[in-house]
This record gives sequence, structure tokens and C-alpha cells, in this order.
Amino acid sequence: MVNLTIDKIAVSVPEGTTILEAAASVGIEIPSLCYLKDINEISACRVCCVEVEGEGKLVPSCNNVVQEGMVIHTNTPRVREARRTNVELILSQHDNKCATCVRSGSCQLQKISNDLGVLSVPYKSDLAVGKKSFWTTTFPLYRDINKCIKCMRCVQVCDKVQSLSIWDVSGSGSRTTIDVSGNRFIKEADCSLCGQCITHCPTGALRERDDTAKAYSALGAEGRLTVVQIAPAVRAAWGEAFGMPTGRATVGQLVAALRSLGADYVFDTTFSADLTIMEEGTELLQRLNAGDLKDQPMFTSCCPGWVRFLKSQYPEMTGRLSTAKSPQQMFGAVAKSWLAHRLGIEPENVYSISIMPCIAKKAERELPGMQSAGAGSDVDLVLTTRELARIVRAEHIDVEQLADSPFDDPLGNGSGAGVIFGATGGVMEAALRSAYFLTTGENPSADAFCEVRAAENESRPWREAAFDLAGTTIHCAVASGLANARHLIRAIKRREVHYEFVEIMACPGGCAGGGGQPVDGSDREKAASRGGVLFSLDEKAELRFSHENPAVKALYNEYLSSPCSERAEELLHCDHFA
Ligand code: HC1
Ligand code: SF4
Repeated sequence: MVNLTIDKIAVSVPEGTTILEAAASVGIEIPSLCYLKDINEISACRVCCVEVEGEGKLVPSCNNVVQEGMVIHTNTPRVREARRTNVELILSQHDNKCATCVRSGSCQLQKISNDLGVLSVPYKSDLAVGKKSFWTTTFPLYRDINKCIKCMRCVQVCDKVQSLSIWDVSGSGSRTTIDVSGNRFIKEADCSLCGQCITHCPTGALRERDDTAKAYSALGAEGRLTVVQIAPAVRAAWGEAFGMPTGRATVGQLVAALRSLGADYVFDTTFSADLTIMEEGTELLQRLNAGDLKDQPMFTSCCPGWVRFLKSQYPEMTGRLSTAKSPQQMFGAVAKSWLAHRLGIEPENVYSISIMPCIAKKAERELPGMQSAGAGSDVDLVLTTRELARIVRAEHIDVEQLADSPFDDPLGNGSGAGVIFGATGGVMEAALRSAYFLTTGENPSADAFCEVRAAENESRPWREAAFDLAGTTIHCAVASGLANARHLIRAIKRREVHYEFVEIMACPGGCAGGGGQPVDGSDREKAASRGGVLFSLDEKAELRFSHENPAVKALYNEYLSSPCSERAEELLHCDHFA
């Protein structure tokens, strides 16, 4: 252990601990803008500087480790002055348009400027306006170069966590900026649209394309039926956008908010997650029975960020993706066919909106094959959890006071198995529950497959488990985060491992940690706690098996006949090569 003093407090920490972490261990918060533990510890912003007795110059605390006997002061006039100067210099290259910024209130630059009492910027403004910037406004990921503070977080997250290296430094000196690497346009780069660079950006330099105006016109339109679906992971996190703790705001309150915004029907994507299980589970059993090893493992296909990744990085493995569409797309196809038919309205008069914790879902709805109900796109509009929160706020809805409202029938019926789709391992677990039933004719214990759930502080790139299904052993693997996925794929390609079924989610922790989820500016990773909320909702659910969902059964009885039938293939499956 190393013994030192920080702000007159005796501290004892393991060797190799940074000054910033040592201070945090005794409750002293040192401000920083660029620091992300294990991802970005490069002291780019110099805001975390501290005074170390005996050192002439100030020392950045995020990448200097403690030494025996150190005496550190984290908040002296000299330290505050240096921080203020560093922040003022950053502000001189920032547009400071807080009033029109989506991150106002959760921007770390705004907070630190306020905390330091910066009331004006004494340096000449040196904005990137006019410098080369060919940002396309139609791409689902939007970058505002005049808000970028060159902290390098996006560069490092995309590189280390997602292994895609879409961002890089360009220019030099005061002209230094962050741009798409290799001098490419973002559309040409292999961006998975995971949105992790957005959720890790300390300012509003990165955000989703804003589609809220389209939602306002759709929700107020006469003569069209607005049908909204809510993704599983949204329920765990949406209240965070209103300062509530994870899981506090209920999905019933969200349904109520959507009704007051003018939605005609509010449904649950967990319905179509159950449907996905029926289709994907049947496909898995068909593939296993065919016994063709070259098609194994079968990869889940519900995460469009992962699908984009596989198609761009390992196109030769595209055929291993399940052909089942994601629950979002299955929902859209069913809403504009079976639901429209049941309601006696023309499919063209249904406008389908999804609320998703994801950016890539905005691109998924535009893919070929996602217009299968014959009435335009099966999903007309995708809003992230953050965009929805902006609309709720604009309407002055008091979230805490909302009373729960139930989902509508029949597409509002979902099982606990559908709810856990939103957490890493959940799709696999839900699929195994039903695959067990489909092969044995009996239900397993609902928790029989919970071994595939991620453990706290998982350090391995993927999780694996083997289960017996009616005498056949199924080897499964689960990974989240695209760098982890890459490790797993390399091992599969090198034949170091063999699995029959693999679940991959692009975002660490699955959709719970999705790139469209609320950002509070605290840098706390929330995927695990949101995932915990989803697992506890499953535990309490009356229905825990996808194959028992009465609405899914009715859909097969009345319309599709059976999983993977001809009509089911037309509506619910897609060709990933198209
Ligand atoms: Fe997801 Fe899915 S779980 S992909 O993470 O399969 O976005 O929540 O809606 O479609 O159900 C996201 C979440 C979501 C789909 C489902
Ligand atoms: Fe990288 Fe994901 Fe950001 Fe695309 S959205 S640049 S893949 S972190």
C-alpha cells in the first residue's frame, strides 16, 4: 500500500492507483472533462490538475500515480486558477450556444464552467466554422464540430470498446480537430451506429439525428392511426432523463405520457420479442437438425448495430445471422398487417413509431426488406429514449405525477422473457426457455438458463454455457460490446471454440446501455443497473415464457399459422444479403 495525504486527509491505496482515484477513495471529487477510467486517461483537458508539494508545476491527476509520502492539494487558488484558464481556453473553441444544445443540463463543460465561476471568456473565439466540415444531415449520427472539445473520448471508446476506430485526430496545433478517420465521409466509414461515442461525449458535439419534429406532426395528424411501440430497455432508463433514479419511472407512466401526447395505441416491443423467440428458436432448431456446421453458430440478429458490424467487418459470416427480423421490425410488420386487419383500417393509415434506446434502429427501419406489409416502411419513425424525453419535457408533462396506464391489446402483451431482451444475455435466456419447451414439450424452470447473464464486472470478452435440450447439448456464447464480439469471432474463425448459438449486442451491457439512452453527465456506467431492473421485472412477471404469450398464440392461430410458415417468412424474416 502507498500512504499519502490529500487535502489533509491520510490516504492509503494500492500501488499504481492514480491521484484522481486515490482522492475519490476518500470522497474528494477532482473535476475532469476527458477522463474515462481505463478508456481515456490521457490528461487532454488538464482540468484535473492538482498541486503536489515539492513539484514546481501542477500535475494532472488522472494519469499520475500516487507515491509514498506525497502531499497533495486538490483545490488551492493556484489549482482553481489553472483550471479556470484551461476551461476558458476550451470555451474559446466552443460555440457556447447552451440555449439551443440538447446536452444543456447534462453537459460536463457547462457544469465545470459554472462550478468554476467562469462568467466570460477572455480569449478570442476560434471556432471551427468555415473549416472543412461535410457533415451529412441525414445520417442518424450527427456531429457538431463547433462543440467538440477534442477530449478524445469518442476516439478511444470507438477504438477500445467497439474496435472500429471511426474517429481520429486531424489537423495540428490550434487547428487540431476530431474527424472521421482516413479522411472518409461518415456514411462511407464502417460506423455501427452503436452511439457509444454519443453517450461518452461530455458535450453536445455528438448526438442522434433529431426526428422529434416528425413525431409532433404524426401525433397530431388527422385520419391516421398512430401506433407506438416501446422497446424493453427504455422502461428501465427513461426516468433518468427527468432526474429520477434508474427504474423509478414505470413503463405504465411512459404509456400514460404517450397517450397524453396523442398516441392512438401504445404497445410493447416485448410482444414482438416473444414473436422473435418463436421464429428464431424454430430457425435454430431447423439449423441444428440440418446439422450443417458451416452455418454454425447461428448469430442473433436483433441488434442492428451488431448486424452492421458483422456485415462490414466479416461479410463472409453474414449467412450465419438468423434471418429473423428484430422485434422492432416484426412489430412494424404485424402492426401494418394483422393489427390493421383486426382494426378494420387500411395499413397505409397506420403510422408506426418506435421508442428505442438505440441509434442504429433509425437505420434498420430503412433497410431493404423492411417494407414487407405493403404499406411503405413497416416502421415509420424511430425516436431514441432521449428524443422521447425531450418531447415529454416540451409538453410539460409532470412525469412523477403520472398514473400508470396499461398497454393496449393485443400487441401490448409481453412476457418477462421479452423484457430481458434489453439486457446482455437476455435474448439467449429467453430463446433457451422456449427452445427447451419446443424440444421437450415441457417448460423448464424459468431461471434454468440464467448462467448466460453477465456477472458484475465481467472481465472476459464473452460468456459461455452449455445446456442439454432433449439429449442434445447446445453450446452458447454471449458477448456485448463490439471489441468483445471481435475477440469471439476471431476465436470462432480460428476454430478455438465451437458454439451452436451466439448472442451479440453492440452496446456494452446490451440495449440497457444503448447509445440512445439518457445521459446525465456523471460518467457512471448504468447498463448493469438498468439490466438489473429488467431482470427483476422478469422475475415478477406473470408470464415468463415467450411461447405462452396469448397474443403471439392468437397471431399464429388467426394469421400466420405457425413459426417460419410462408406468411411468417414474408413478414418476419429478411435477407441480410439484400
Ligand atoms: Fe433492444 Fe430489441 S432488445 S434490440 O436491445 O431485440 O434497441 O430494448 O427493442 O428490436 O425487443 C433495442 C432494447 C429492442 C429489438 C427487442
Ligand atoms: Fe464508433 Fe459507435 Fe460512434 Fe459509430 S456510433 S463512431 S461505431 S462509437
